[in-house]
Amino acid sequence: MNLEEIKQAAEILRNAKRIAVLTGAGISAESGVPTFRGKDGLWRQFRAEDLATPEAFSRDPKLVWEWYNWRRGLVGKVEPNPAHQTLAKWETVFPEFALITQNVDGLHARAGSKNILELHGNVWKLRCTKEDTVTENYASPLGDLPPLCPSCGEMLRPHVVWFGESLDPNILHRAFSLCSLCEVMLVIGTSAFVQPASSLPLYASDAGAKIIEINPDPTPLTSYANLSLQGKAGEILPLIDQFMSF
Ligand code: BV8
Repeated sequence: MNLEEIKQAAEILRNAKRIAVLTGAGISAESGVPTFRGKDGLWRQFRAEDLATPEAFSRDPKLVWEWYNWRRGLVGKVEPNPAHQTLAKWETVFPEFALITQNVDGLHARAGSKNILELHGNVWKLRCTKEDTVTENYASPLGDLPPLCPSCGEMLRPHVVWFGESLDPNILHRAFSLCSLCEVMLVIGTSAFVQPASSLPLYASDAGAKIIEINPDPTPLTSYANLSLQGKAGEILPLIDQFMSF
């Protein structure tokens, strides 16, 4: 990790009022949550892309629910890390601070962030496959799988966006407009493969924003970044915060 670049990032942020942040699974890695495409990204012999689809759910809803039950159990036992906590603090110090996350683990909210755009939903919310009603449910483990809607008896599904499903147009529109207005966009812990989330930083850059990427590895976004801080978010963000001397 390069302290000069950390200081540069702090300088860029200190001189900005409108910040947007896009986070991915990497920001939760130091909390102990496996990332999707990292070495620990598998569950049993499945990849996320195999299970996070409507086809997998209609083929074997119990298997998909076993995966989400396992993830809810895991996420329920971990804590937000200093990366989540720093972003929650910055939300209170920058005039405009937009936190956009691909994560469904709810750790940003548990760290204290208030205004969060969850592009891909949240594993603590269930949706009736018939009525489309959404309820929060923190039971872990869940009882019988798949859970059934208490009012109509139909199957409940996780309130998340699966591959091949469209994101909520209102959330997506808001995310793009926040990215078009920001002066600086932080891109933290994402492999920048999944669309349309990975287009947000390019959109911000085209609108004139400075892009700062935080990731131990290079990604397809790295070449577009004004600054690419190679390292762990839980170490880098608190360091930037120190140099910003809020
Ligand atoms: C859609 C919820 C319209 C479920 C998830 C172009 C345009 C539109 C669509 C597409 C397109 N091209 C392809 C598509 C289809 C598809 C897609 O993107 N496929 C990928 C595989 C190429 N997109 C969709 O289907 C989207 N729908 O666009 O609707 C449509 C409709 C029909 C047909 C076409 C289009 C919906 C995508 C949403 C999928 N749902 N999650 C669940 O989680 O259970 S996505 C899933 O991946 C998670 O949300 C996750 O966050 C996300 C992205 O992964 P990352 O967060 O980046 O995690 P990853 O493990 O990959 O990387 C972690 C990174 O962290 C690494 O870089 C690592 O180095 C770094 N890291 C590790 N440790 C640390 C760290 N960084 C910092 N600190 C550390 N300590």
